[in-house]
Amino acid sequence: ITRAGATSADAIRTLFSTAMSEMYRTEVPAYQTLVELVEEVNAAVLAADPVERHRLEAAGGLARITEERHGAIRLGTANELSTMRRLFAVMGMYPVGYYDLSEAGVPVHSTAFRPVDGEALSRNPFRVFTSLLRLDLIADADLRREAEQVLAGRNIFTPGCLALIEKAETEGGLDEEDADRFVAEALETFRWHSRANVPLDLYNRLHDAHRLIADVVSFKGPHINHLTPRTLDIDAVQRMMPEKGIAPKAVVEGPPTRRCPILLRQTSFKALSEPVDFRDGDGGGWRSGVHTARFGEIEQRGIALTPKGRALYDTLLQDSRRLVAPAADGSNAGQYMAALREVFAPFPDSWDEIRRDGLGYFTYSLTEAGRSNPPAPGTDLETSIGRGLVRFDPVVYEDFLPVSAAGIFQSNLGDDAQQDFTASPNQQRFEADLGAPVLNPFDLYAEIERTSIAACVAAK
Ligand code: OOG
Ligand code: NI
Repeated sequence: ITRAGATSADAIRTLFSTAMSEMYRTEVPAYQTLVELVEEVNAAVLAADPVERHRLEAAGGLARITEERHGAIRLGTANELSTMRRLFAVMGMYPVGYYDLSEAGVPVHSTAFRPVDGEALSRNPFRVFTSLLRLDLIADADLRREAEQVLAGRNIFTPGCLALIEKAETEGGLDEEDADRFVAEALETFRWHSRANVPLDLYNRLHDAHRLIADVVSFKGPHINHLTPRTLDIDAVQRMMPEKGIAPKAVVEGPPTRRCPILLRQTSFKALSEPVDFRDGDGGGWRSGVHTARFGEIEQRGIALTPKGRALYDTLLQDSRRLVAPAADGSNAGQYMAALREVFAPFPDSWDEIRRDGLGYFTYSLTEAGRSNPPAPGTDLETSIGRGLVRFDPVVYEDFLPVSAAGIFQSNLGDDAQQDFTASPNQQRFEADLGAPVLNPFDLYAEIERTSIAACVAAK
């Protein structure tokens, strides 16, 4: 339901991701360095591989290859989460998936706000991994109450932003001028604040309970904590980070390097210690300290797996981590990557096999021959493929991976921050706080596949 004259949600999302990118590069110079490295590596890959260059060009232009594909924030209250849902909806981003990070020692649960239909994804897939702090996992009841009080007293959205969210909801969109204002107002929520919202003493107690609690509770807003451009060779960027003076996390998360990439591989540089001013008692003065939260990440995506493919991935990942658990200091990174490669050998590495075994999602389309000589109605899909009338292409994975996300969290919480919580997923509670159910990613991929098949069969 888009009003005439309205700026499309996709266009607002692009305005937003571009503005976020500019803001973050200025705020975090090491991130700018990472982006330059990614540009360098991507250019080298494309120069060495004209076929890939051609394919990417055909798939929507090379200019945007290095653009940011996601970012992340951490919220403190149900009200913040549900308002954030409405904010992202203005940009055509909806909550997909539920991630329980308690299992990995991080007291949050999360979803990803992202575009859902194929066309919106191809215009701009920008997503925001959004976590909600779980104070219920904090043992110290007094500290929990103090944290709740601080959170209850803050308002992370500007009045202008709230008004424009409402306007977009009631009028079914925003015109160009309002869209620009909306992006500028929304940006305020994601900005860094070098002045903390709490005294140093409270910060320290929150930090001792868990660094993440301090990160969420101590500031005026949920600063964007990283952005993530796309790289065409994640292993090369990982290798080259130290040459550029940035410290990579120990290992690349996700599946090993493969001919046919599956799911998502990601790595980051370690979060930076940044100067912060804390309130000095009640006197109105300030005391200087530091806070470590912000980093830069890169990602490389592959095919979306079916539940069967995903189960195989999860099993192999678990097997490989039982063999070699990656050490935070990177001392066994080589052994870890070798074990990963070896354990993943049984996962088929050709598109034909992945499809035949029902491990991944594909889109189907008529070939040149298929368009000039469409398959007769009722022709079996496999027969049409065999005759060269229909082709298939992998559907890109658009979501996140809990074990990988935990690895990204951990490497940015300091190597000594390992902490245990009892695994306690609570999707119902999350959805109640969100004010809506999260969408099931498998349903979305299956729908994209189904629609493409229907279009092939219906073509005359
Ligand atoms: C989010 C970490 C997870 C990813 O790409 O898996 C994440 C955070 O640190 O807030 O962004
Ligand atoms: Ni990330």
